Amino acid sequence: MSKETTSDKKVTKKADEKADTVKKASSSKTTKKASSKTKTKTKKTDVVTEVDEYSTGNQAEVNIGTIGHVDHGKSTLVKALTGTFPDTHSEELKRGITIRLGYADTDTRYCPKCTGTDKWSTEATCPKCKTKTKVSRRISFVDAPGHEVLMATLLTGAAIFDGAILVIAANENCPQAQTREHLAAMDAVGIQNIIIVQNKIELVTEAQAIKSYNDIVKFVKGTVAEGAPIIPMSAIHGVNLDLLIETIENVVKTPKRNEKIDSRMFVARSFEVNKPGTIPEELLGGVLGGSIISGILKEGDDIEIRPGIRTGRKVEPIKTKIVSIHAGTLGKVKEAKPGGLMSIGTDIDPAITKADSLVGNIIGKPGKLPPVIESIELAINLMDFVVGLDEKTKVKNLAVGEQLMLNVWTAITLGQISNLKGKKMTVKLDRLVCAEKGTRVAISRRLAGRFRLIGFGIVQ
Ligand SMILES: Nc1nc2c(ncn2[C@@H]2O[C@H](COP(=O)(O)OP(=O)(O)O)[C@@H](O)[C@H]2O)c(=O)[nH]1
Ligand SMILES: [Mg+2]
Ligand SMILES: [Zn+2]
Repeated sequence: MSKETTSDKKVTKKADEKADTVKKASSSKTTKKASSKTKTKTKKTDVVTEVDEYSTGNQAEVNIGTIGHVDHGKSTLVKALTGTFPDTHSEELKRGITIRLGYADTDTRYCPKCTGTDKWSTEATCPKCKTKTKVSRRISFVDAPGHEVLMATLLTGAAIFDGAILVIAANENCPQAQTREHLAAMDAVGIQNIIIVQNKIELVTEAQAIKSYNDIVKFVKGTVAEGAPIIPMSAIHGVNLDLLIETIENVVKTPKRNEKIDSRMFVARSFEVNKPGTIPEELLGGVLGGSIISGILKEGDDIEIRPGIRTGRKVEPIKTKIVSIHAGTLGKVKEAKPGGLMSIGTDIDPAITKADSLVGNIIGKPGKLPPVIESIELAINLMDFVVGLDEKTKVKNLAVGEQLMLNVWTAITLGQISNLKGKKMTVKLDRLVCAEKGTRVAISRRLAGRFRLIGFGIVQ
């Protein structure tokens, strides 16, 4: 089974295309240097245009996750917003679910002539009056997996969310198992900005729509989504898309970024982009995908990756250089700032990065990363009920020696409780992680055959 996903493919394809164009350029010239202007085929219009090798487009400013029960319309909503259906990988299509995180970017745009909700769209010309629209900002949508075994993937992705859209189908009872589970994950990771989309509205009667609405209001009461806007939509027909975009603009504001503070990128994917049989001189170094959380990263920067390479319980930080940066669906950029997903080409051995082996690492400037720790002290906040089990199962007290699964930013590790006192515990970790005081950690416990989210902790 291939582990490659939509976003891998995109990056891989881009890297290949770039490598191709660079190769062509260098062979057609006497100098070895690639021309800074290369012919690039733009996908959307299918015309060949002269473009700069580096993209001059706007980088995405925020990441918004889609969450909710399988089949409620998350991927269809991302398609309506961005024009790209994020489940294009054949394995995913076969299984009908998003196995790993996929993403797609879009510009939110407004019409200078229309007013109120009417002015919002993602189109270059206003769908209502055909006036040329203006770009508000670029947003990256991260599409969550819909299947219950993939909770750990969702928690990993949530580490890079600035906000989330909870998709709930109006033609089913609320809450469904993953509706509850995914919302609890937002609670555990601390995602505050939530928008609820009541989807498939065209399939129900008005009375059913009102009942579904009331069920949603009741369900989110007391959760992080209490009071969140609820937008009735038909994602498949793009109904109320303008209202959703307006709501996104109001609810998920671009966080204030400080480019002077230490640069940090969370690694959510890692891969090798070389085709089998590539000759050693043409091998590209390992690629890391994820999101910058603070500061900026530039091509040519010296970086450190922590915890780094693991051998048993030992880890060794990796020191390398940024060879290239691809920002989201924009393409190659010279520097990247927080927001959106990006991949970073390095000069490390691609064998080290292949098959997501560096997921959970943090990238930053040498010597500036949070410490690598073997045991973690947490202030505990347990939920009342276990998430993901259909019956209302109470969360029992923790016990010394118990095994837990912890999500620390994008890192996942098992660990044993070595000390427990009141609302504080120490967990001895199986895998070393980077963390610092105040980091929010999701806590899961094995119940009924798999790990279930039971609460969160704050690093002391
Ligand atoms: N009737 C109707 N079907 C929808 C709507 N949105 C999505 N669907 C369908 O619901 C199914 C699941 O959608 P998908 O986006 O894959 O759901 P996901 O599992 O949450 O990502 C697909 O067959 C979609 O075509 C909608 O607004 N109305
Ligand atoms: Mg999907
Ligand atoms: Zn208009």
